[in-house]
Amino acid sequence: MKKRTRLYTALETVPAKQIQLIERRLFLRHSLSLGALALLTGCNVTDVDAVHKTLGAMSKWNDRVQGWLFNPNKLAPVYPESAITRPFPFNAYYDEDEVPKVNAAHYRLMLGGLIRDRKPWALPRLYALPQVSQITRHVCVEGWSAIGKWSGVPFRYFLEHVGADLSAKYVGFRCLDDYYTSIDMATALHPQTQLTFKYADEILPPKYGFPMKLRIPTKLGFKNPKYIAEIFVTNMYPGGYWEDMGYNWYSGL
Ligand SMILES: Nc1nc2c(c(=O)[nH]1)N[C@H]1C(S)=C(S)[C@@H](COP(=O)(O)O)O[C@H]1N2
Ligand SMILES: [Mo]
Repeated sequence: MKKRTRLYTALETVPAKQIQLIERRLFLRHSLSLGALALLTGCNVTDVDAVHKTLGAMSKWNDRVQGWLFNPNKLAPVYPESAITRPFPFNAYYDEDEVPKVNAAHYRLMLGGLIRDRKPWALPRLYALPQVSQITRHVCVEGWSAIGKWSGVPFRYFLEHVGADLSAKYVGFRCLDDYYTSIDMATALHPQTQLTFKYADEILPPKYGFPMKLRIPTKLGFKNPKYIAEIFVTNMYPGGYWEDMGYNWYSGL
């Protein structure tokens, strides 16, 4: 399997360009340009290690600011059926012919960490939960976006149902491929964050994450785990597949 070790982004150029882009984003989104620049003046931009350390620190700071600015009631835009992108793109860190093939009868969703009822869930029990649909835009950091229709249970409902500690900091996801990611609790509880079982009114096909994905229209695509094997609640930073390679952890839209 040819695993990818990086997402291809606009930040893949020279460090100076990265700084410019990140600075621009901070400026546009959060008006933090002076603070960000001040952080950078401490290091020589030809010293790659120092630049990376500084960018890492900026990214952590950026996570915190995005968290503070996140409005838990602000909804992502929704679209009519006519706006749906066909065909909807597939993406993963491997090719489409290598997607996990999951046996529905044997599948169990595992729960861990700060959750009262950690009994594993078989699919029929998950499918019996109350479901809603959304038509929203998925934005990938690689420079494409697409509108799709996803159905499933509001994630907040699920977390309350299993007695998750909603005052914990993080919800982490382990997937059936080697993927993993994690999100902040405020985003987990957002009304449009959905534990998704269907794409376009049909059970999720393998390429879109069967048996289950988390749909988060307020975050970049790589924060939307497919093929979820385990959900855990924790106060210890769980990181993620791309996040641990330096992609901004919060990655809000
Ligand atoms: N388990 C798993 N989830 C994943 C990925 C992955 O490689 N493995 N890729 C992420 C990325 S980068 C994107 S853009 C979306 C793509 O979802 P789609 O195939 O439904 O378009 O899945 C995200 N979730
Ligand atoms: Mo992505």
